[in-house]
Amino acid sequence: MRRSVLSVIATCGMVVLLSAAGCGPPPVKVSVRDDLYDPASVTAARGATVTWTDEGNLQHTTTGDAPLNLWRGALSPGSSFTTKLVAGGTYTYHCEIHFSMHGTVKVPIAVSPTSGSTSTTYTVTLASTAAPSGFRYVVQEKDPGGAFNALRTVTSATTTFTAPKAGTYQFRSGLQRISPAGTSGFSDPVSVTVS
Ligand SMILES: [Cu+2]
Repeated sequence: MRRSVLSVIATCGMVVLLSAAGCGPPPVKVSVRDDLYDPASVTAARGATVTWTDEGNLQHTTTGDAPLNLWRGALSPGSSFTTKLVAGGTYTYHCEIHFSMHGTVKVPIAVSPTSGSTSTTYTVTLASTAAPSGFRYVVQEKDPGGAFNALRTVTSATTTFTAPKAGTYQFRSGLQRISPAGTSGFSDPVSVTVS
């Protein structure tokens, strides 16, 4: 136990020295095989890197689906491609060579606190950073007994909410590019209980 903790500290220390960015969220790895992504669905924390490694004998790609086309990595046996996803959402991708190969990266959002009153300010964390230039975050909110509706579109990493009445409220968000326009799938919802 002690050894693994020290090892993590040493690794983060090196990251700090190299990038001055601190110790980031845990990286996610996907194995690319002939012909599937393993696992096909992964969850990555906001700001985490996702790395695909070609462990098969064929060439593949990891290509973010339209309309965002957020990333494109060409892979050959033994090679890797890494991208970083900062914003909550659901990101699907595919292989351009093998049409049966599909995968999903889910990036969760968070809300705090998760319960309170009508005088509580709830903070929804949408991303690890403010929106990159040309992008923004689309936030939807679901009233007690209602459906998801647009709440607001922001470029900040967080947004706040106050509840008009008691009940359970839900939030979800996605990454939107302004031009050419395109939006990711929404994140899984998070909820607050207002009493
Ligand atoms: Cu492929």
